[in-house]
This record gives sequence, structure tokens and C-alpha cells, in this order.
Amino acid sequence: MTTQERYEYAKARYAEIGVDTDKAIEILKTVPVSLHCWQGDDVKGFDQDGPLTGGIQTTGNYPGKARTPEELMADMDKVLSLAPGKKKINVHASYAIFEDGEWVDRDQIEPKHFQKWVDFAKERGMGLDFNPTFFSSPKVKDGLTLSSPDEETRRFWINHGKACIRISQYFAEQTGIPCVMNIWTGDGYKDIPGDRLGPRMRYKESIEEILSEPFDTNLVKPCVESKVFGIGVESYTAGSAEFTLSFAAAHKDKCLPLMDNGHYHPTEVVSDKISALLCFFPELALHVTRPVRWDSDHVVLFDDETREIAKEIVRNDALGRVYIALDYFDASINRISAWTTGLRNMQKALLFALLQPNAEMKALQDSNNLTKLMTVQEEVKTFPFGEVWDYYCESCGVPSGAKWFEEVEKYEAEVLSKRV
Ligand code: RNT
Ligand code: ZN
Repeated sequence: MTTQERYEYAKARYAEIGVDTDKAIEILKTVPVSLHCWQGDDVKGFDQDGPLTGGIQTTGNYPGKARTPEELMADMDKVLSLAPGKKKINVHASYAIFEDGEWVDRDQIEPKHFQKWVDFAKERGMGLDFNPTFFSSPKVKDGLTLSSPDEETRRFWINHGKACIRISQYFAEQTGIPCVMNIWTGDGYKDIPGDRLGPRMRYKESIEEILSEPFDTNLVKPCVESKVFGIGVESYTAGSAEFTLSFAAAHKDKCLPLMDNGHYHPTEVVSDKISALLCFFPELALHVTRPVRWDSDHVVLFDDETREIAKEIVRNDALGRVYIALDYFDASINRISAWTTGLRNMQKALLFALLQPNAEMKALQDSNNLTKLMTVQEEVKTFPFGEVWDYYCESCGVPSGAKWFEEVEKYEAEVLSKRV
């Protein structure tokens, strides 16, 4: 059977439960997923040669990682050609591209240092998101940046944040698409602090100073990302969940909360938090990752929680209010495959969510028919979803089924294996 014939069959099956597959596909094609540049080179970046710090870590040394901007962009192009749907590109400040021997520290970066990223995005009709890089730098003092008691250190990182606001504004103006700018620091302590309030007050004031840099709130969407702990920062994190959520709530006019689903206690789920935040925030942002026992940043799979996150965005009619970005880094397997698997799975989860009989399930809950609600939820799990997914991929001009992996193998043989 052709993909089209299989799709027609699936479409009829879904129609029986009141789900319009054509409409689901049409909607999905308008939803951007932001692809993180840092999966391609193990969060190394181009502006420094030191180790990855800030309480995050990549493990594995699979051969073929990108070593230059050209290689990283070529790798991203490969990923973009293998995953369906609308995409944005998520760049970290540490991926500044300096030319002709120029180098400036993070407090001095300018839009011109990211012109190649702007060109890359514009040529492909995509938007750009941005992140100040408050880690992997000798300017991080005693593990601290924006919450440091050292005035000079704090000033440096505030200036970095302000520079990033200006760059984000430039990204949005150039691409015509709003730029989500996420503030995350690994600031914290390995062991029991003697003062928990001091660092948080300094962190608060520092972010406020960064946000005092002028910007158009329709173009730049600053976010604050929380975290429960980091490697070597197990006892105390300045930017905890309560801190960042309260910060965003207190600065709702110009700041969004960002939830990374690897950043909570292991039995907490972000899927449950989305609706809570939607009651109070016009917009919010997500980092979708896969935490295995801790914030391990494994490749995003088509698993229960990824589907649940997608369901919460879709059935609350919040596709236009939630900025979706990927955030993981696996250096133990082919990086192009890791990137593609995660991006395809985020798309898959969104499609799956769009194919749920959401109106019926809500009605069953509201009429307290919880018995039937369970059966409907279970039955739809074995609907012919794969047929719709394959059709969607092909209608986006990307390979369906497992065919995309042949492309990765070819790229590995022809390009990655030559990087020695
Ligand atoms: C770290 C945070 C943060 C980073 C990126 C590279 O735990 O999740 O978002 O992963 O900034
Ligand atoms: Zn994150």
C-alpha cells in the first residue's frame, strides 16, 4: 500500500472518533520547535577552549563532532532535512563567530558576532532564539555569576545579559520572528550554605538590571529557567523553582517562566505544571529533554511524558502561548541521529496530541464519566497513528519511517568519519 492509501485508511479510523487528521497536520505545520545548536558539539561553543562548567556535563566521545561553525551548520542542515515541521534555531552566546583574529569577552559581544547565524536562519526562513552563556568561562568566580558577592564578577555578567538582549532584539528584527532569550545560571553551592537569601537577592537584582536594557517586548521574550540542582551544586541553587517562578510573576510585563523537564524532583512532572502556569501567564517557555534518574539530558523519545507535555499544550489551546525548545546533549551516539531523533519525537508527540479526541475527553470528565474516559484514553493509543505520521513526514518533504537513518549513515561515512 502507498503512504497515501495507508493515510486514507487512518483518516477514516480517526474520523470515527471525531478527529480530523487533515486539520491536525495543517495546525502542526505552523508550530515552531526550536532546535538547540549545542547538541552538535557537546555544548562546547566557539568562544573559548576550556571545559564545560556550570553543573552540566556531556558524556561519551562518539567520533565526528562539529569543530567549526561551518561544520556545525552543515550538521544542522542535515538534521533540518530529516525532521518535519516548522523549526527555529536556538543559539547560545558561546557560539559567537569571530573573524580575522578578533575576539571579545562575553560582556562585549555584538550582533555582528552572530551575523552568520542570522544569515543561516534567514536563508532558511527560520526564527532564532538566544541564550546568554553564564558558564564555561574564567569569569565565573567560585561557581557564581549573577549571584556573586563580588561586584566586578556580577557587573561582568550583567553586562553579558544586556549585550544578549541587544543581540536578541537584532535577531528578531532581522528574521521578523520573536526571539526567546533564556536566562539560566548554574549558580549555587555544593554543600549547605551559610546564607541562602543573599545570593538570591543579588540574583534578583542582577536579572532586573539585565531587563532594564531597552527592548521591544513583542520581539524579545526573556525567560528565567529554574533548576533543582547541578553537578557539584547539589545543596543549593540560587535560581530554584520558587525563585524563578516568582521572578517571572513579579515581572510579567517583560519576563516569562521557562520550565526544563529535567529540572525538578524526579516524581514531579512538567506536564502537570503547564496548565497551572497558563492560569497566570499569557506565555511560557519549555526546554524539552529526557531526565534519566537525574537531569541527564538524554535524547527526547516518544515517551509518556513527552506525549503528556504535548497533550497539555494542545488541549489547552496553548500552541500559540508556549514556546517549545529542545535541550539535551548526548555525546555517546551519532550526534546527528541524536538531534534528529529528538526533533522528530517532539513533532511526533505534538501530532499525537492533535489526534486525541480532546473535546470528548473533556466532556466525559465534566460529566464525571471517568470510567469511559479511561477506556477512550486507552483505545486511542492503538489507533493507526504511524500512518498519519508517515504521511505528515512525506508531506513535509522529509523521509518517513526509518528511512531517515540511512541518510545519517551516509553522512557519517561521507562527512563525520573524515573529522579526525
Ligand atoms: C542546564 C539548563 C540549560 C542548558 C543550556 C545549554 O541544566 O538546562 O538550559 O542546558 O543552556
Ligand atoms: Zn534547559
